[in-house]
Amino acid sequence: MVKIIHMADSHLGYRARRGVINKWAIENYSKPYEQEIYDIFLRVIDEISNLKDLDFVVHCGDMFHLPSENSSYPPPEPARRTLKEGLNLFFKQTNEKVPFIYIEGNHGVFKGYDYTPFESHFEKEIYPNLYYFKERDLINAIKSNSPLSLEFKVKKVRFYLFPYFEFNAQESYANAYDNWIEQQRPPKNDNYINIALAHGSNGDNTLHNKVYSDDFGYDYVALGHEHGLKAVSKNHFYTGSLLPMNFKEVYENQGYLIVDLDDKSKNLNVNKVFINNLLKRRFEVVSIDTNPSQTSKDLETLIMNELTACITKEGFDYKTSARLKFNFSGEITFEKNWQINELMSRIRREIFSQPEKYNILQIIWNISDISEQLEDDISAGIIEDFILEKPDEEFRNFVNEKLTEDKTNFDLNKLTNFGMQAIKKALRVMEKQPEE
Ligand SMILES: [Mn+2]
Repeated sequence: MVKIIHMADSHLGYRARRGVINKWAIENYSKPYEQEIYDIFLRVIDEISNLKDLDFVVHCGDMFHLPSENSSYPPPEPARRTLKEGLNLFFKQTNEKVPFIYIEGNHGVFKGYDYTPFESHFEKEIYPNLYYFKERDLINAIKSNSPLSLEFKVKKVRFYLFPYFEFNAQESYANAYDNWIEQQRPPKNDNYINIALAHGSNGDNTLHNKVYSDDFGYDYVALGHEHGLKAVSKNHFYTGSLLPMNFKEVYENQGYLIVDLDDKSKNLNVNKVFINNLLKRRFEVVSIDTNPSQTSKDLETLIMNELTACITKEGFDYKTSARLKFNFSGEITFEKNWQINELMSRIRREIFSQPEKYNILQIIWNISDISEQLEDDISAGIIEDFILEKPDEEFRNFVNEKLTEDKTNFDLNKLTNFGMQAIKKALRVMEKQPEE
């Protein structure tokens, strides 16, 4: 039996930014939500390094949140210290016997540069059992038409490595990647366990179809990039991040996976460990229905009803303070729009000036006019909400209903897959817009 811990998307250094109270978790050091991610990261490292018979830890990218496409700042000092502390703890508690394998994602890398914060802002060399792979390693492998893999002969385990690379950005890259990918195909009837580690997603064309496919020959595919913990096929898994980053991710699970593979049968047993359960704060989207006849006072009462639930004797606490997003919907006139913005700005100012009373970290809001939705009922907002629940199941029911009316012989599962792919592609555009 081979036991592997699969983690990804830790995003150390992430800070909630928009509409947050100006408070520290640790004075002049770290911000509230940022600190919570550090605490949970160290807790997870402690937990996994005490696991019995652990063979490998794989981390599938985005260890650091920064730099990112929109920001060239390096990871903040507390993020670097947390990783250092985490790895020190891990290698100490495992007596340096367990390899920790990391591939870079799209976060925590300087776009366009060959070095990453792992090299410029962190001493990875001091860890003898840390294996590290970045985009440059992948490009070199493609150029020399050789595999990018890592073999452990005693344990008979082979890892195929796919750090984040936008191979679809240019046709010449796509062709080169297409040709090279055959180098990453595991041998047939091999007595090794073959595992792929990839940072990428089928939804935004950053995961190659062959890696995404069940037929390429991997016994397990450990994925990073999508922030929800989920299986995408019988042996393809995302672990998600440690905690939800934004209001879209609140409705997903996050955690890590304990993967057991039988060396003979290659049978897979995946144990999900949910970390988002540890979240002690209220983190939610609050819906408020509006109508033109509502007075400012009526509206304020509705909002304050939600906020009074956050009044505590102890006041602000970085571990439990709420992150709230108000969604105002209904018939929104210009006047109503102005009224809501004015009201919310004032309420937020007042709440944030009383941290001894309100335990609230973030208040943001969104206003959507019902008439826009009526005119265009496939507006992004609606699809997005639809996606959040159980997209595959709901979409399947929808297609089923349509096809039953239609009385033709379409393949329901195929159509569902096509539809899901189309929706995911459409959502790509929206996912690129950061929402916090
Ligand atoms: Mn990513």
